[in-house]
Amino acid sequence: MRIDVVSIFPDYLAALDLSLIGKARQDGLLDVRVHDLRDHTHDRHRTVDDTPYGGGAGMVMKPQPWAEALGHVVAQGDPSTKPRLVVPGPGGQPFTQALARELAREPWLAFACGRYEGIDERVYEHAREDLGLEVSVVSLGDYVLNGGEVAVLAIVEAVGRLVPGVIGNAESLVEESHEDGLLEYPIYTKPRTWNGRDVPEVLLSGNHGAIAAWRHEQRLARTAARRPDLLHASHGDGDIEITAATAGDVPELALLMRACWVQEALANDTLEIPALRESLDDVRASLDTTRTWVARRAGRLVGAVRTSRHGDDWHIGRLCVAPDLQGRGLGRRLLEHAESTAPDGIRTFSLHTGAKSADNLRLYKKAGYRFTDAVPPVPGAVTLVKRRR
Ligand code: JD8
Repeated sequence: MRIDVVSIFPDYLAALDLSLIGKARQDGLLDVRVHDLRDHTHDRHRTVDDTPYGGGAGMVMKPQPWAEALGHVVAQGDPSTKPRLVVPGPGGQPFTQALARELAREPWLAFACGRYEGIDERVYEHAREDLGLEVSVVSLGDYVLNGGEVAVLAIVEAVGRLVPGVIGNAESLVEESHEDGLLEYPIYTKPRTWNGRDVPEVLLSGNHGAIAAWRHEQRLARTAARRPDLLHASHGDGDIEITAATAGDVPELALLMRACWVQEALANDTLEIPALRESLDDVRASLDTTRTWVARRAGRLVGAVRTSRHGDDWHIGRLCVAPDLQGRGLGRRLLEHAESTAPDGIRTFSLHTGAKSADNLRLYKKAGYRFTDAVPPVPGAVTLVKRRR
């Protein structure tokens, strides 16, 4: 990824020479270039600001130096590629992990660091209309800084660490706060007793299923205590509601299942998947023999899960999330809902998935499920179980 930053305080960005981002630059994973806006002025005082039209306090950044600086940056790339321009501002769209993931998919980002009262509004129009750039105004948070540099430092770090190869063990990205809508679990290292305080026993047990389950509960408890808004967070326009499925849901449900299991068929390179072969009538009939829940957002069916009892085992299946909403925690929510509806007497939860369904396996392992050597329903599938706590 290439990153260009324009600022009147280029030394402010020296922190990007350090640590993970600095190493990623040395390794050629990130190509970060910092430009001094004053290099694009032509008067003796290298002027970049002037008084605001309409009066008022402070100064405004002049358009011409910005036009030349951005033109200079864009001209450095080959004509077919243009950077996505990110301009920090207190009135911008909130910077989130979801936006960080989005920006991390871009090959080229440019950042414009404003100062004073901000940048002349015509620079944004010029960048969009004349330079043809996608321009995003982004805010770090609901407080006031003196300029954009601090925001750019935070955004470049949050985005840069998501670029493949920048973080050595990509696995560690998975369980982070805000990655799946939950805060992190508490962490400990040696000594096992410090200052009269012990490390929680479960972490010394070697029982990975119990450790995963304990960590999951800690994440839920912390999120509920510190960020209850995250637990109820809507993932876009409108809350997602989980309700018991009815016959009226069947057409949409069958459609969603087909879409999701085509994904599974591609991931596992097989069409021998029962869920993929369920017809409309099969789905309708399943409502009579199992308990199915559907998730709707703004009226659209975006997820579902099916549960059935087998002795003291609560089998969870047909867990699916609309492709455009995957990776945002809805699958975890549906799984928790399915577990929470288990009747008395249930001692274990079980489920099947494809041996090559990496995202599903990651979700289930994180929720405390473990592989069993039970014979899977079809070749290429695996069975996972979790003891009910
Ligand atoms: C860019 C100039 C200062 C802002 C008059 C103070 C981001 N979360 C955030 N808070 N503040 C900024 C931010 C502040 C900036 C600039 C970003 C450029 N200022 C101005 C308006 C009020 N002064 C930010 N991201």
